[in-house]
Amino acid sequence: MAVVLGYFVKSIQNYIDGRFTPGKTEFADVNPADGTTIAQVAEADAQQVDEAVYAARQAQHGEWGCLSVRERAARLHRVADAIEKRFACFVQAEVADTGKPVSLASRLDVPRAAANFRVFADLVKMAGLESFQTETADGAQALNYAVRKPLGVVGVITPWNLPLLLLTWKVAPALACGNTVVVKPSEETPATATLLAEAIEEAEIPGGVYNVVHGFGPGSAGEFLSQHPDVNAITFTGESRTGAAIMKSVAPTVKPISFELGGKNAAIVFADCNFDETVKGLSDAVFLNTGQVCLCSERLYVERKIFDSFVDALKVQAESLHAGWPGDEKTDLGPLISAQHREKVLSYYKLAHEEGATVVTGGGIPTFGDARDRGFYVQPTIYTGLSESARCVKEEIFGPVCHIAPFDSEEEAVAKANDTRYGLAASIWTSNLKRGHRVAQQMNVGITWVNCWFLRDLRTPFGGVGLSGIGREGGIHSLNFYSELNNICIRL
Ligand code: NAD
Ligand code: 6OD
Repeated sequence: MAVVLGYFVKSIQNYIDGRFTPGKTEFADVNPADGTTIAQVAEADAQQVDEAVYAARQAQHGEWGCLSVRERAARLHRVADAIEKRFACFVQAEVADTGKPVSLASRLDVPRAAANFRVFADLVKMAGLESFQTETADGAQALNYAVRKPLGVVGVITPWNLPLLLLTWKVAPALACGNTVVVKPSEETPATATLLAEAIEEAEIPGGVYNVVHGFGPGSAGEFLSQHPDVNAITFTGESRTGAAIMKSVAPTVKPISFELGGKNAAIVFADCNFDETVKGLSDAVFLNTGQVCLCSERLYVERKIFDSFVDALKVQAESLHAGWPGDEKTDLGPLISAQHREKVLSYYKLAHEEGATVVTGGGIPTFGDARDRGFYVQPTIYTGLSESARCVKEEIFGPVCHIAPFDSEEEAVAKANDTRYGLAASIWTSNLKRGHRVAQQMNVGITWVNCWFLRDLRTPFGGVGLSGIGREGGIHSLNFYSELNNICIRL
């Protein structure tokens, strides 16, 4: 329980070659609910990132790289068991770092971390590969078949919004394919990646297979990792701009990248939808995790016939959300992640005003009269009346906020929803399933939900188009990204 204890004695260390390792410098891990420092975090310098990559390389060449797929899968199931055994610690660490409601961490983040390990453990055992019987020019036969090999050392760089969920979404398939990893969690949320090291140890995964380096992006651990010549691939989740910077730093060493980036996701609501379910579904899609989910809907297009009643109903929903202490079971809305992120979200609240928005609800900061006033809360906010070219309609805000606009025809709704440089997710709300299919297929995104949102099956492709990413992960797509396929051709 070293890290759990470490966490509560206010020190979070790097984890390199199976050992918790301090850094030469430290930075503060801040509780977003009240602005207090909850831990000091060891920052990895370039030499420590080097050591982590070296350890990962050695481990990949050692026992881990030689294990049968069945044995690897069994150990990944044991990681899931170890996460479940520490369920309360993971929830507590995630809540303290992110400020998200304990109810959300308990029903989404931590269960998904265990599920990520279980699903990819099972998938890798079942994944088949292609083979072809080929006729040669001289009438003989040849057999082509592919074998799956690990890439080697994978660099995993992740954000703060769903820290453990998104990290394990990449670590699990990478390990399932026989790779080793060096992870660089967000500087805002270092705890659960570090705690995961204990689960990895308990699962008897050898030292060096899972390494954690803490720090920032440019000039720090993130950049040291992404430009490291001995890292074989980079998988990244975060802002589109950061993705562009990482692309530059990996370019000289030409390695595979998988990017899950930002979004400015649209929802289209037709008048024939199930009204109450749609309002409830879109309340989640706008406000879950205080709007800090890349899949959140920031643009809602509602058929004019029900526009006014829909806006009124979503307003009632927004105003019923309970902003509270993250540890309180009744809390629906926690704070934003940091003072800096709150500045960004508030700058869009101000901009919306300047761009001529009508404020349906929110637009400011709540007051509590206690320590939460030093935290990073904002009000859930709904705007109407902006033009489609307004920056608030074009740019990702990543807060509990949406703009709602009316539409008169299906074509208009589709055109407006697709008028973005992002392309991560969309949702369509209608009781006409024929229309649901038709509209869904026109969405220029990686994932479209019909009459639901963020309903996940981990076997399905996940990713975005345009500024929202490169590549697909999930199911076989993850296995293919985290492995090299070697085709073998045998003349028979
Ligand atoms: P971010 O891009 O600021 O940071 C993500 C990670 O990258 C952090 O670990 C950070 O330290 C690191 N980093 C920053 N600059 C770097 C550099 N130059 N080189 C290497 N590493 C660097 O993102 P964030 O603010 O943590 O997360 C919010 C963003 O993530 C939003 O845009 C959101 O839409 C996006 N996101 C996307 C998905 C998805 O699946 N598409 C999921 C979650 C979040
Ligand atoms: O559910 C997932 O697998 C996933 N990658 C979700 C991303 C959420 C973005 O914040």
